[in-house]
Amino acid sequence: MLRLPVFVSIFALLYACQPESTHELPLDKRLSGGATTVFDQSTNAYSLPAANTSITRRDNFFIGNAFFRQPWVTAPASTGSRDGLGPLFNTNSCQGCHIKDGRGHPPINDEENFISALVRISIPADDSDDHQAQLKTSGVVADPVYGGQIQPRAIMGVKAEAQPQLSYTEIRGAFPDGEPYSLIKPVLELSDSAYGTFHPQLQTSVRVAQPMIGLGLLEAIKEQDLLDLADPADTNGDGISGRSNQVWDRVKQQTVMGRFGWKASQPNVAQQSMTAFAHDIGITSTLVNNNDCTATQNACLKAPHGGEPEISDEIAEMVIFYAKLLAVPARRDVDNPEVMLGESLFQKINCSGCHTTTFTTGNIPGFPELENQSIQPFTDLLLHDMGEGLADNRTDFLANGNEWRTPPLWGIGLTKVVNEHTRFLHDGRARNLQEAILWHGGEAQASRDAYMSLDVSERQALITFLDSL
Ligand code: HEC
Ligand code: HEC
Ligand SMILES: [Ca+2]
Ligand SMILES: [Ca+2]
Ligand SMILES: [Ca+2]
Repeated sequence: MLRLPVFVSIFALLYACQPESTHELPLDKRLSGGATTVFDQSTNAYSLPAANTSITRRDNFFIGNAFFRQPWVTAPASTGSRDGLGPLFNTNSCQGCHIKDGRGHPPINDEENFISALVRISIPADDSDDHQAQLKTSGVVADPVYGGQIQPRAIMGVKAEAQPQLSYTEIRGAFPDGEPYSLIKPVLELSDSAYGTFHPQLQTSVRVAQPMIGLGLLEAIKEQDLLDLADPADTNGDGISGRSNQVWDRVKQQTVMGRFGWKASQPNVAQQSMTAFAHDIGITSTLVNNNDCTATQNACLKAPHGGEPEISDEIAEMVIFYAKLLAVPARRDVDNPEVMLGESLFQKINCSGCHTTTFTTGNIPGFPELENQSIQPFTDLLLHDMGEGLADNRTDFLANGNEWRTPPLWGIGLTKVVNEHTRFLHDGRARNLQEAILWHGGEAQASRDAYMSLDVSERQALITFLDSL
């Protein structure tokens, strides 16, 4: 008889204490990735395993790392475990685009090739069964000749599809205080098309490779926490709606929330990674067993392949393991007064309305490192209308031509150190962080205008804050 009340009161005590004690714990602002955070500010800052990964699991991480870096070769080859490149491909390794596990960039001068970025293509959908089926499982209708993306390279005996080139138009403006600014807007041209003229209504979207850090943590955020942030009808009237993309999950064979890619068109790291193998490098896997050869690309269809599938399940698992466990580097200078001013402005002008500061991760089977971590990714993983200026006018599952997924901002201040450039946004058009902000429109117009109206020292403080991430 005594037992029950004691039990109940202990339970009540635990229940009463828990929310309080978690709130009272001062959040260490340096720990962007919770206990996974690594303290490295060098050119290697994006390439380390989560800090709490056990020694034995690090072995798998380093095997995955090797296959992320190693170039794949044309089949058949003596190195059977990594042959099967192409026939059509963008580049021959993951690392070729995710340079030092960081972000890619558009060609920065005339000598540079179009490598660490790619061009997605599609055509408008009609009501046919074929088109509707494609929309359901790939979110777009592929070009019947050129497929879902342009591969500017190919193995011997197969013609590369076309060469993307960017030119820029300049847009000049001034802040209310008179300081001038300039932005550059890319214009894409596809030359040397080898398989005939393009569809007259071809839709294109230029995308740079995204940073690889903290992806497992993003996958571990509870879906409900993200859906709670969505406000599709903007009921709170702050001008920000935000909605989740709904995309095809190849394993579950059903539509689920999208999280990865610039338009959140992939449900998880595994599917995004295997799709990259198939379409960017030409390596088939059990999950994505077709590359981007279309029915009219005969040489592509007939070329030798490197096995069925070309990447074994074991190696695929290691690469996915690696991609999920790449750590987020710790913040720097969190106590610097200018950084703290910038942080408060980030909240005040509602950058945090989309770049959500904190989450606590949930369960993610097989990854104890990533569970129940208090993280600061600065994203809601939702789609937002960013206005005409950034639009690619190409739908991707539910994402319309104006919508983009809020990118995480953790680690962004180390871009220059790791990648030796400061090109931001989906196509790398912004030449620095301020330009990235000035491109914000649509739902982010109010935040952008508020940034414009800050005085010059406050603008600098906000940028200094971003540089501390
Ligand atoms: C040709 C360049 C290129 C290559 C090669 C490439 N990627 Fe990517 N990667 C991209 C681009 C571009 C995106 C954004 C995709 C989008 O928006 O549709 C991306 C996105 C990703 C993401 C999602 C990141 C996020 O924040 O949502 C993952 C994971 C990823 N790539 C893994 C890989 C793996 C694994 C490989 C090797 C098999 C690889 N990538 C090879 C260009 C590349
Ligand atoms: C309505 C939602 C929203 C608001 C508000 C918002 N952003 Fe963004 N932000 C986005 C989206 C979506 C993108 C990606 C756009 C693209 O790539 O075309 C982005 C991109 C960025 C980038 C570039 C990230 C990268 O990886 O290239 C930075 C930096 C950034 N935002 C900072 C800010 C700051 C600072 C503010 C406040 C002045 C702000 N954002 C307000 C949604 C928002
Ligand atoms: Ca192949
Ligand atoms: Ca293609
Ligand atoms: Ca709202």
